[in-house]
Amino acid sequence: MALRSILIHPDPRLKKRADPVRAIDDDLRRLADDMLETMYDAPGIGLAAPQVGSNARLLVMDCIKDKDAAPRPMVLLNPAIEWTSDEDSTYEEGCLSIPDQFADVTRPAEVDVSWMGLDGQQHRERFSGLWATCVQHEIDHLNGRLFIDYLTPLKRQLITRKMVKLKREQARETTA
Ligand code: K1U
Ligand code: ZN
Repeated sequence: MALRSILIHPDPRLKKRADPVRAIDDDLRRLADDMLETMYDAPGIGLAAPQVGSNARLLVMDCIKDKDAAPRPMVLLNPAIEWTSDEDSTYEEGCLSIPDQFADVTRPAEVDVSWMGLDGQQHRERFSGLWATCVQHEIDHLNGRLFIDYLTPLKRQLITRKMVKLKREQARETTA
């Protein structure tokens, strides 16, 4: 397993719709393993393949926050939202591709998601609470959408400017 670099917004690779996974091979299994390691290391509760520069419709997540509870690493291939609740929920979201920026986003409180596992089997599950927020945030990544796209153009622009500055500073540090 290896850590992968996480792309920082703005990056055209974060705005592209990811392509369906057609075959489960060693490269895909390695990508999923590396993404889980990268997510836990960040630390984060989710990560989508475009964030590490892959255009596969693959996401990983583990929303167990309690250190004493058993982890639940999940790998979802070709996830699809099959049902959304009428009830909404608002959560202050963050994003590993938009470090240190947080904003309230309102989404359906519960969702039914279907996906293929790394074993090739189809799954379907109802998610609620943080799991529902996270899986929707990650599926958005697979569709080229970021949480800042839910904000006003002014707020989005402010955050984007901060990220451009951050990337400029990071580039300066690596060449110094
Ligand atoms: O997709 C990502 O960028 C990961 C992101 C997922 C997410 C966060 C909040 C709401 C919805 C989706 C993160 O994991 S940001 C980091 C974070 O939320 C966190 C980090 C450590 C402990 C708990 C949460
Ligand atoms: Zn994100």
